[in-house]
Amino acid sequence: MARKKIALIGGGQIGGVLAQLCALRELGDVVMFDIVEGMPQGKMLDLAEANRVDGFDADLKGTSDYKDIAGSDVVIVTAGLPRKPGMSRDDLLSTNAKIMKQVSEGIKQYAPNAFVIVISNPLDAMVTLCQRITGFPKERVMGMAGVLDSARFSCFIAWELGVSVKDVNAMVLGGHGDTMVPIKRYANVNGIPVYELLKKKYNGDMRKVEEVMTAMVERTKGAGGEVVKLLGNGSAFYSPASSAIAMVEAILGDQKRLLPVCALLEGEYGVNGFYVGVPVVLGSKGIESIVQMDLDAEEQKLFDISCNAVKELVEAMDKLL
Ligand code: TXD
Repeated sequence: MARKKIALIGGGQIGGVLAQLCALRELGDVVMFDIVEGMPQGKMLDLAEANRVDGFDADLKGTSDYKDIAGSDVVIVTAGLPRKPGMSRDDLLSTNAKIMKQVSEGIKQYAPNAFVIVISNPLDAMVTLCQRITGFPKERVMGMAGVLDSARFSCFIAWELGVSVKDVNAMVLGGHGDTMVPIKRYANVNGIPVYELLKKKYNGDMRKVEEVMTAMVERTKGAGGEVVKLLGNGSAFYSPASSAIAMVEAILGDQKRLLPVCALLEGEYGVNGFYVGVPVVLGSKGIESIVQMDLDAEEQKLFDISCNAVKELVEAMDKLL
């Protein structure tokens, strides 16, 4: 059986890690596209030369010609500028929207049957634009944010409780911005609610429990900015790349993973015509179903606020285009 083909549109910080993860996990052949002359070719040649050591079977190619992405099964888009310290994800809107238009046209022309995973920020608007321009069915165009935000929330929970992050389940829904909604109520460690473990840790002091949970929620919302501030130049790239690869493996491996994914809602959660982070089942057909969780009043309120932030962002983008 022929190997799958994965195209990376954008070969920068995240793109480079994506390429290495695809190779090490032997997910398929990799084509890295970028507009910087020579850079994708150099990165793919360098990665290929790791093969004797790492022993992966994959053809790796760097290019600045969209023709080379032809026949891709999955396209991962990181093309665009990352944030600088002090910038919000939304500050990238106008620049990255122009880039996303160009990228989407290239994907539409040369990879018409591909699953598309958009990473570029502002994520919720960028994936919206990509789906509009490619015209691909909604189950094949998705945004990566929730897997990353949920991974961050899980880390903070694991570090607070002194348990392995591998045993933590936590989900973050809504837009990929300051209004994202970590779902505290469902967070658990191998089925044990986090709230219960926090109550034990703090001897039933519910004020302290709420204070700690709130701190973890706020750190999750600000986690991207925390890395941007420390790096000083660029934004997170290891965890975003790993998060996108989990989505690629769910699709290529028909894994039926239930993951938070930025998906086009058409009535679900009371949202119609917008991309928002919700739980979905990811498999060989892409977004195979959208899971309707019962949100309590507080969660619904926060989710609605986040959806409105996405709507405003998309409206701002529409004014620019
Ligand atoms: O969770 C998430 N979705 C976010 C996404 C997590 C972290 C980073 N997030 C965003 O991903 C970030 O704000 C950026 O918008 C993208 C990519 O971040 P990265 O750190 O990889 O940025 P780089 O290193 O600047 O790489 C972007 C590449 C760079 O090599 C440019 O030359 C290229 O994009 N680029 C283009 N490629 C193709 N076509 C065009 N027009 C183009 N313009 C720039």
